[in-house]
Amino acid sequence: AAAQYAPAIVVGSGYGSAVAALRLGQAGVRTVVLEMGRLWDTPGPDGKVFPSTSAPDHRSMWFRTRTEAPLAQFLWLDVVNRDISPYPGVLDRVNHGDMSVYVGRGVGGGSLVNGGMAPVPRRSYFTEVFPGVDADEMYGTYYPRARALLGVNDIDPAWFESTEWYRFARISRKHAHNTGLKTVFVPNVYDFDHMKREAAGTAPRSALAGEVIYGNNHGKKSLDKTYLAAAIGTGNVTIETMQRVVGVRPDPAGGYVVTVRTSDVTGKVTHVRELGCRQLFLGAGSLGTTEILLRARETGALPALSDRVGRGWGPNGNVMTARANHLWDTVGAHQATMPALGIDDWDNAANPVFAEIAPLPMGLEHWISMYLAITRNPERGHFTYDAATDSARLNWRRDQNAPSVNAAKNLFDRINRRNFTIYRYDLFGGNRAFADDFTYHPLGGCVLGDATDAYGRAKGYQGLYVVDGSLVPGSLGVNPFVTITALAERNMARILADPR
Ligand code: FAE
Repeated sequence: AAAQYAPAIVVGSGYGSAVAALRLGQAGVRTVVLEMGRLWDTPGPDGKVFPSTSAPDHRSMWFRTRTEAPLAQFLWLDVVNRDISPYPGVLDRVNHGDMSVYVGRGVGGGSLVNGGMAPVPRRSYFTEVFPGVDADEMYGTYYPRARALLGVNDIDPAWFESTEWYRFARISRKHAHNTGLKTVFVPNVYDFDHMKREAAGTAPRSALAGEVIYGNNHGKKSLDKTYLAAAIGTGNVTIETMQRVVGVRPDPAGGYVVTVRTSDVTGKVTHVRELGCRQLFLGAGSLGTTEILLRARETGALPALSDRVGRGWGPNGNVMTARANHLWDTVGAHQATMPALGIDDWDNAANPVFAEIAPLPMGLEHWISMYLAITRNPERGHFTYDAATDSARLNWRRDQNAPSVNAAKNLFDRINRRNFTIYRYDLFGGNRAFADDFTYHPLGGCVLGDATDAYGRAKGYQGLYVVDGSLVPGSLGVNPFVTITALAERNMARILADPR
């Protein structure tokens, strides 16, 4: 047994973890949340919690000497990235050869750095992805519950039509409509009323000041302000930061013992300890949770884990691309960072694409239309445990992106042809029109009903649960956090009723 004990331990503090922590706390279970990143609540010398996007400093990225923003270049110049000093910054880019994965680090996980887009997948596609999940229950109970607690809200259409801050989206919409394509508003967890006040000059600017991937200083309902605040409010939940869980073993007396490394802001490990629990909830994200379980299985700590742990990974078919507009189609020097509109061609059976119209806020007119395309890609990657580095390596080959790039190309070729426009090749490095070497949406690794039972209970063990994006089998068709949250709500309801 370990010296320290908590009835429940939750690893990580992203969406899945936040739901687990709240529901455990409400059920009266004393719970410790262990998060490897820091708590983002203290202003730095500039008076702000998060750094600005145009001049990122040490707070921007997780232990880097230079930022690694998704846009490598502009006009082929390396103007986007900056030298920084190593620090537990809020955004990490985990490089796995042909595929890099962006993740958030800190209390709130991905909610600290993401675009806040909160769509719900097509019910028909959800049913395909999760044949074993009762869709009536999800769409009737758990999606509405997740949306309410996350603070999902819709943009005021009249304001959208009139404000300079969404001119970029209206231009892209015009070109999509010219092509006969449908567009839809995308709900968000950024408070659109706050954004309106930013535009009116009555609230401090965040989405209208270029802030997003290195954190929003205002306006965004990240998890620390929603689920995690409510979890703390139950009086049963504590969150410990700069705590990285590296090992799990069964406690012979029942439950689990986790090995936890405490680090300081220089990255130095200052303390290693063991912490025991009766129930262990893994919410370290697709990469984090899969690594913890794969390591435990391969080192023999939890040998009975399913051989499906590490399988079924995908990047949600993410591809970014950009188009150059005609001189008369200005996108505006002023662009809100929260996307609000998407091109919805998911019902195109031959070539389904949901393409978000993404901003590129550079403070000057650049005539660029940016997109994050979510495509349907049947390819899956898998993780292998590398004993030499004691880490999980993602196996994903570049050619596995081909279905995604082809789908995006098919859509944007049509848009370009109809509007007499062309791609931009100077933004992603390597003279490419399509950025397919990174994802914002890592999904899978411990797939629901495969590596776990139908509710996220790890196969082979009692009291060991997966609650995060690793449950989603590689593809969802829309941005994932509402689904991750809703699934966690569903699974936690069952687990608390039947912990088995
Ligand atoms: P996640 O939120 O990644 O949380 C995992 C947490 O665990 C993190 O805080 C880690 O630091 C922590 N952790 C990892 N390993 C350990 C360990 N060993 N010990 C202790 N702690 C650990 O997991 N999704 C949308 O739906 N809409 C968007 O607009 C959107 N935009 C995005 C933009 C960016 C730049 C990024 C990076 C992501 C975006 N996403 C978006 C994806 C979304 O944030 C992601 O799917 C969720 O955050 C995943 O939730 P999880 O609970 O799986």
